[in-house]
Amino acid sequence: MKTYNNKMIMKKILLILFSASIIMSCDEFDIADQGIVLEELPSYVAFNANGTEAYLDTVFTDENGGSATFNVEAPTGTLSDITVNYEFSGTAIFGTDFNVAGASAAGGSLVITHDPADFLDFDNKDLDISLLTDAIVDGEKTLNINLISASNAEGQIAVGRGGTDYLKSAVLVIADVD
Ligand SMILES: [Ca+2]
Ligand SMILES: [Ca+2]
Repeated sequence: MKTYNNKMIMKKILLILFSASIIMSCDEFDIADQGIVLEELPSYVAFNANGTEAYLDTVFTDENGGSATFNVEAPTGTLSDITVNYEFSGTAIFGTDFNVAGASAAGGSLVITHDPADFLDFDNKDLDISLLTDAIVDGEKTLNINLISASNAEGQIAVGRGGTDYLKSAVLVIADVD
């Protein structure tokens, strides 16, 4: 009797596993065919920080540091590419102390590319800063990078975590090596 019961249980388990394998093997269903229209959640862009931190830690490097990278993210995702505008301020001089490809002394922009195939990962983009050596005693320099505005095909996007002032700014301290 006990053996019989075990067989019944095993059959049920096999049936459940079989059903699950059918469901999992189904092609990804097309939400457009179901009449579902995608609408964007209120989105924002901000510097990517660990966990719930409201401010990015100041990054310390020196003129021989090679490069520094800050990541800008759109944590709630986006339906299209986001252009993010940023400004430079501080004592570090563009073209003398640092360089950013495609930017100018005032600042520049980066594009967070929307990847429709990648629903699970957050859309984000690295901002790479090249550090320049100058062979002169010029002291420590500070570079502030401030996110100013952002937009995608759907319209303007808030800047700062959750549209607040948090995580709008990054600070890079560049020590003199001469
Ligand atoms: Ca310098
Ligand atoms: Ca120097």
